[in-house]
Order: sequence, then C-alpha cells, then structure tokens
Amino acid sequence: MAIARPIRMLGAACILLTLFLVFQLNNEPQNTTSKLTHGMTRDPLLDPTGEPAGNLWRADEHDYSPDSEKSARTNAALITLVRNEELDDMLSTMRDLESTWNNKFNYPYIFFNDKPFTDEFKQKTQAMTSAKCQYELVPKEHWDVPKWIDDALFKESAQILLEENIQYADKISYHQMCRWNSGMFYKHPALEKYRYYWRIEPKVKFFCSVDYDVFRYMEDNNKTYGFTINLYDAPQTIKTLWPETKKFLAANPSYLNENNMMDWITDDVVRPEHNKIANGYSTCHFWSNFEIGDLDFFRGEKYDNYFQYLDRAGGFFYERWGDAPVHSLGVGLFADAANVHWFRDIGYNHIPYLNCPNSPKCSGCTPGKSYAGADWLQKEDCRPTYFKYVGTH
Ligand SMILES: Nc1nc2c(ncn2[C@@H]2O[C@H](COP(=O)(O)OP(=O)(O)OP(=O)(O)O)[C@@H](O)[C@H]2O)c(=O)[nH]1
Ligand SMILES: [Mg+2]
Repeated sequence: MAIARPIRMLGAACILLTLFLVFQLNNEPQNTTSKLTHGMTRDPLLDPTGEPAGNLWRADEHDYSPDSEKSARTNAALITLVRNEELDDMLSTMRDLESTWNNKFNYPYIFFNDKPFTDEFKQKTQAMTSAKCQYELVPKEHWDVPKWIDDALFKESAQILLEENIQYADKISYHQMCRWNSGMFYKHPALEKYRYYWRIEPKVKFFCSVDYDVFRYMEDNNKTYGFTINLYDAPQTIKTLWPETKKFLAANPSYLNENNMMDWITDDVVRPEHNKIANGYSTCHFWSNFEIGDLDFFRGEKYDNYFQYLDRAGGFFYERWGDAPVHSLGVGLFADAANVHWFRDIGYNHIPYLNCPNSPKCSGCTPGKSYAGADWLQKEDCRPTYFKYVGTH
C-alpha cells in the first residue's frame, strides 16, 4: 500500500529530529579544564558552591579573640614543617590564610623544623598574625634515618629512581621529610594537647573567604580527615607500598573499616598502567600538602601500627614513599569513608594544582580549573575516581 506523500515527509522529519536530538545529547557541553572519567560529565566545582550544611560556628557569634581565656576555639592548630630559607614563601601562605580565614578565628600556628628557627623567621611570622605562634624543633630521633636502613642500598635504589626521572630520589632530606609527615608529626610533644590540625606549606594560596570555624565543623560532624585535591602518584615511587600494606592487612584483618575505600584504592579502570606498576594500587591519593585531620586517628593503634610496619619495610628510603599515599591508604582503609570530607569550599593552590570553587566568596582563580601549566597535568587529577567510589561529601 502506497504511503501518502505528506505522511512520508512527516516520517522523514521525525527521523531527522531524532538524529538531531541524539547528536545534541552526545555533544553536551564538556568541562574543558579537567579530564573527566568514569562517565562524569561535569566537574562538581562548576556548580555553585556554598558552605557545608548544618550548624556552623561564626566569629561574630562567638568569642574568637586571640588571647581570650574562654574562646570558642576548639583544641586545634595550624601546623607546618618548614625551613628558614622558605620564610618569604611561608609569609605569603600566612597572608592568604589570615585574610581568608584565620584573622576571624585566631587559631595558633606551630612551626616545625629539623634546625632551629632564626630570630628573623620567628619575628616576621609572628608579625603576620594576631594568633599565637610556637616554634618547635623536630626531635633528632624523629628525623634521623633509622638504623635499619642500609646506606649503600639507599644510594643504589635512588640511582635507579633517578634513571626513571623521579624527582628528589637522591635527596635524603626529602625522604626524611616524607617519613616525618607520614608517621612522626603526630608524636611531637607540642601536639599532645591538640585534637585537630590543619597542615599548611610555604607558597600555597587560599582563594575564598571561609566564614565558619573549620575545626569545629570537623568536631561537630565527627570528621576524621578533610582534603581538597586528589591526584595520581608516580607509581615508580611506591612499587611495594600496596603489597606491604596487604601483608599488614592480612596480619590485622580487624583493622579494616567496614565502610572503607577499597574500590577507590584499587581502581584499575582509568590508569591501568599505574595500577600495574604500583602492584594493585591506583596511586590516587589525597594531596596532603593540604589536610585537616583528627590527630586521635593518626595516634590511634591502627594507623600508628601501620606506620611502624611500613617504616620497618624500608620503602621511605629504598623507594620514595610519600606521606600523601601513606595517609591516603591509612585513611582509606582504617577510617569510615563517611567521615572523610571534601572541603570543596576552600579555594586552594599548591603549584601546579588547584581547588577553585564556583562561589562569590572566591577570587583569583577560575572555577573548576584544576591545574595551571602544561595540558598533560590534567591527567593527574583523579577526583572523578574518588567521586565515583566514595562520593562528593
Ligand atoms: N624543616 C624542613 N622542612 C622541609 C624539609 N624538606 C621539606 N620540608 C618542608 O616540607 C614540606 C614539603 O616539602 P616540599 O619540598 O614542598 O615537597 P613537595 O611539595 O613534594 O615538592 P614541591 O612540589 O617541590 O613543592 C614543605 O613545607 C617544606 O617546607 C627539610 O629538610 N627541613
Ligand atoms: Mg611543596
């Protein structure tokens, strides 16, 4: 039976319209600044970002004056390991943090160093803030290379890593710094009375005005760990970290949290070659130059025993295990994932990566732009993997 011409035309128009719609759907505007994987089509940082939900402590409703005996501050401190030579960069970090947050809350700073701080360092840093500043030497027994590390083997291993273009592989102080940040900082007597810390580094930037007490937020919401940026690591630096971690887990199965982040840790979809070289670890980690944490978690039996085990295994020296993957594995395995918080509202930059929220409270960065520099940097962003397996909370 012949089909009338107008019906044929209508049919053709419907097919064309359907094809057009399918084409449009496949061409939804993509985020151009970040490599989105796992089917994520839009960086959550492009969505308008406000403060976290719930009751927040504000400086105009509570007493946060610097010398108050009965201030609303909880037991928390801003901490940094820093060298005297980094004074100017430290001042620039403090300038940003003071103007965006701490001039309202006046939390104390504790500066750590393996060498005594100069008077100039002390005077100029104290002059940047009304809050109290404390200057602490790292105890020799926390910094020295442990006696079970073989110097010849360290040098030989460093040479192999250098041939693989691994930065700082032969710089012993870099290995000592990573080890200290992994498992020593929380043992310093100056931190004994504190529950929460916010780690800062010289030369980092803060872009957004934050108008609530971040430490009280951690406490009130039972948060163990807060981060801003998630990155892949150089797998050559942590070849045996996951195998050693698995041995530790096999010996201590009860340490594994029921709500752990195993899927995030072991993802092999996005960068299978990373997972392969790191023997089962995706290498995705919280970038620990920014972190806000619960010292009770790190001082606790599970994390500290884990660190002791890793320390004996030697990878802080024979490889170049960083504190970022070590903290991340510790948090990802022993903490409850619900108690880990993405501080999406804290605009942050440590060269070359950024966390830049879409908020009128921020200035000086482009929302959703996660790196500054060469385009290859974007593939190191592993937030999509974290958001997929753990979430955006
Ligand atoms: N006191 C002291 N601080 C150090 C030493 N090595 C590193 N640090 C500090 O430890 C932190 C991390 O060191 P960085 O050299 O920035 O390491 P990184 O962030 O992996 O490397 P970059 O990408 O070059 O910044 C910084 O706050 C440094 O100031 C050291 O030997 N002594
Ligand atoms: Mg740094």
